[in-house]
Amino acid sequence: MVLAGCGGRHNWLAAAGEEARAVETLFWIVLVGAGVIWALVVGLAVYAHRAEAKPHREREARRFILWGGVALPVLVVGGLLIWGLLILRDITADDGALTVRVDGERWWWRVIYDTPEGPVTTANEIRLPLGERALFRLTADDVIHSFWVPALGGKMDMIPGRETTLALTPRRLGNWGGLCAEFCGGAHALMRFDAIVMEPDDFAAWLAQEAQPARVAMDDPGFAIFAEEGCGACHAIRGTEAQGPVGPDLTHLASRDKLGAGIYDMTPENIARWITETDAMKPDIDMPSYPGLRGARLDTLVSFLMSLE
Ligand code: HEC
Ligand SMILES: [Cu+2]
Repeated sequence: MVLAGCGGRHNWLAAAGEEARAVETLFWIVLVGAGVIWALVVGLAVYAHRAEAKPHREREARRFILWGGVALPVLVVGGLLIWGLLILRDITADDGALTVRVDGERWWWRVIYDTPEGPVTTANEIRLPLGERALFRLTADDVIHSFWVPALGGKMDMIPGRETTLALTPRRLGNWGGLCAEFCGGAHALMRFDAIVMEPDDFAAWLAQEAQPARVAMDDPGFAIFAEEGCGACHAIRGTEAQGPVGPDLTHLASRDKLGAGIYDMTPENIARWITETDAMKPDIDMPSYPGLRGARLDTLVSFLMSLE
């Protein structure tokens, strides 16, 4: 079971980011160092057991206890503490080429990129440019969550009423998994996201696209259903009158790989089930189920949502 954690995209032992690498290095040093000290202590115990019993001089014995039992542990533990604090200072330092605000909600992630042209809101997916340090400003809406992309670095608590910071500098392209690492209630285990590392040019193009309002025709029959069912009370689609702040921003829903905070593929079938059997798809969430939506009406709504790219 332990070895099962060693593969895949949540693996912090195959660090894909600078901050994860710093933690990984410290881990190996602690592991090997602890092994050496353990072997020494066991070796001494075996020696003491086997050696011929004879009286020791008190001064020598006391010196041994002082160096081995007091000075060595203080040096080792103190050194590791200072090293750990230096890493912590670096990964929380308030600088970065890119600032991303992430708000932990039950049970999804509100994501806001701060750009020179203004904030760009999205949800449940974080894209990052390769090799650039991104600073995350983390908050929580309701309870304590924890923001963690194991392969890139972290983790950091998200605390209501307070802002914490965490930097990530990706060093490898890929789709790395992120998750909430602090138990926060019913759907905690279903509170995930994708952290996608892209070439800087592709990232810039993606961000420019996310900044656009949705291309929705005012007489789109799918949008009419969206409005009639009251979805806009909770969800925003920028460029329309739907401005609800309760749930994830849907302006570019279909540009995301995953549905429901990293748990389902973004397919028409899954969106249809998400709307009609919400509770079966993700229990406890703040979105009501719409079992009455069926047939052509449901299809029209789903194709409208899939057109939000
Ligand atoms: C009372 C508020 C509320 C209403 C009304 C509501 N939703 Fe939601 N919706 C939410 C919340 C909260 C979530 C996030 C749940 C989660 O993932 O934990 C969500 C998630 C979603 C998602 C997934 C978003 C993503 O990023 O994966 C879709 C799609 C969606 N809603 C569509 C709809 C549609 C269509 C309607 C109307 C038929 C609707 N919602 C009505 C609150 C609401
Ligand atoms: Cu959480």
